[in-house]
Amino acid sequence: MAKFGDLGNLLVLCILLGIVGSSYGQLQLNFYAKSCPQAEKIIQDYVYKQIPKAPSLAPALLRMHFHDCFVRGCDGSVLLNFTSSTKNQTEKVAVPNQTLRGFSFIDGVKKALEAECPGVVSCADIVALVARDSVVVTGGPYWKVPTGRRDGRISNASEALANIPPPTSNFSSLQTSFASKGLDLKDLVLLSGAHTIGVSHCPSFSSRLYNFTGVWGKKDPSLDSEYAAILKMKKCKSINDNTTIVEMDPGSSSKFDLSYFQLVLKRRGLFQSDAALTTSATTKSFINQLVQGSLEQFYAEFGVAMEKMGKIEVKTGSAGEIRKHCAVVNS
Ligand code: HEM
Ligand SMILES: *[C@@H]1O[C@H](CO)[C@@H](O)[C@H](O)[C@H]1NC(C)=O
Ligand SMILES: *[C@@H]1O[C@H](CO)[C@@H](O)[C@H](O)[C@H]1NC(C)=O
Ligand SMILES: *[C@@H]1O[C@H](CO)[C@@H](O)[C@H](O)[C@H]1NC(C)=O
Ligand SMILES: *[C@@H]1O[C@H](CO)[C@@H](O)[C@H](O)[C@H]1NC(C)=O
Ligand SMILES: *[C@@H]1O[C@H](CO)[C@@H](O)[C@H](O)[C@H]1NC(C)=O
Ligand SMILES: *[C@@H]1O[C@H](CO)[C@@H](O)[C@H](O)[C@H]1NC(C)=O
Ligand SMILES: CC(=O)N[C@H]1CO[C@H](CO)[C@@H](O)[C@@H]1O
Repeated sequence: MAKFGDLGNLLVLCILLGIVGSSYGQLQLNFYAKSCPQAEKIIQDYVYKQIPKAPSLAPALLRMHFHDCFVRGCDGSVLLNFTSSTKNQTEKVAVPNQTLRGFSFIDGVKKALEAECPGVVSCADIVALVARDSVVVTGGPYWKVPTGRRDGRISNASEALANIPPPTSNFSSLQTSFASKGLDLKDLVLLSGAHTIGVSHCPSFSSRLYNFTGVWGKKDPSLDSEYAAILKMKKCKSINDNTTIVEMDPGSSSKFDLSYFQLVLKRRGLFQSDAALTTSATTKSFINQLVQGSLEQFYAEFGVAMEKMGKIEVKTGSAGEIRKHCAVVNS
């Protein structure tokens, strides 16, 4: 009898868990299989056609996904130009977003999707899928992107400023920032590995060259001196340079490889936040493991971390909306 009782309890528990699970709603692979079967193919075709013509957009679109997820969850709020509460003071306007690129690319994808199945595919899912496909088409890792995200109706510049970690972050602020999004130290290291592709502008790191801790003429001692000298001579020739772009992983900034981690160990990570990863024994040991491992291992682990990032505070079920235009909320 006790056996049946246990089974009964188990059954009740399963049903309860099922109800709880479905009322919160969950992302699922190929969420649009019935509502828009061609959705993922349309996105992939667009990316595979356009990115090879403008490969520098791939890192930009990967970074856009990160910025979207860290502010109000992965809900497309990074794309909004205007909302009735914040007017034009949306996330885009915030300092960390001033160097985001690829908004019209997203608009192009949305247009193609709206032509096939209007009002079905969310901008938040578009950002997540475009980030993955852009990385894949440039020869980088693949990861699974469960879908079903819905779009948010709020986008607030001061929230972006508060939630996107600045490049001057030390280890403990990075740890706190990532933990607040449900990401651990391993995720922090792996996701920072995205800096293996793409570029930065001088203001993101020039205080390390010219004005460290606000002392004019002081250089960040945690940055390799030779590298600092090269950056000053060839790249950011003055602290006011806000236009020159600098590869974060020089010479291999279009290859999704392990060299970012090798540079960080040589004290040649571009940002203080990159250097900070070597100031904790835990994260430093993750980096050592990565550089000693294979590219395949990095790709697999990076993919797991991306899938996790893509689930931060997502809106599902009947929350939010499916925007008609990614830059504005539905009226
Ligand atoms: C750990 C905290 C992080 C900090 C402090 C940080 C900071 C930055 C900064 C300052 C830039 C350069 C912006 C500019 O001056 O143009 C940048 C670029 C970039 N970041 Fe991060 N980032 C972080 C994490 C991430 C994550 C988690 C991802 C994605 C998974 C990511 C992907 C990228 C990419 C791909 C670029 C190059 C963008 C381009 O070429 O346009 N970053 N990041
Ligand atoms: C949104 O702003 C971008 C510039 O950030 C602009 O190119 C685009 O046309 C705007 N879209 C709408 C619908 O206002
Ligand atoms: C934007 O966010 C900040 C910080 O959370 C808050 O003080 C402010 O009221 C918000 N603005 C609007 C218009 O909601
Ligand atoms: C934001 O909107 C106000 C009016 O609502 C306008 O005066 C201002 O120029 C706009 N700023 C930007 C950056 O578009
Ligand atoms: C890290 O940075 C935060 C924010 O700037 C600061 O409050 C904290 O004291 C710093 N921690 C260390 C160990 O330097
Ligand atoms: C150096 O940093 C300090 C403190 O952040 C700042 O007040 C000062 O304006 C900076 N100097 C220059 C030349 O940017
Ligand atoms: C970049 O520098 C130029 C010239 O020094 C200045 O006019 C412009 O306002 C700066 N832009 C930003 C975003 O600081
Ligand atoms: C992409 C984008 O919207 N960038 C904006 C970031 O903020 C600056 C300053 O407010 C705007 O001029 C940019 O258009």
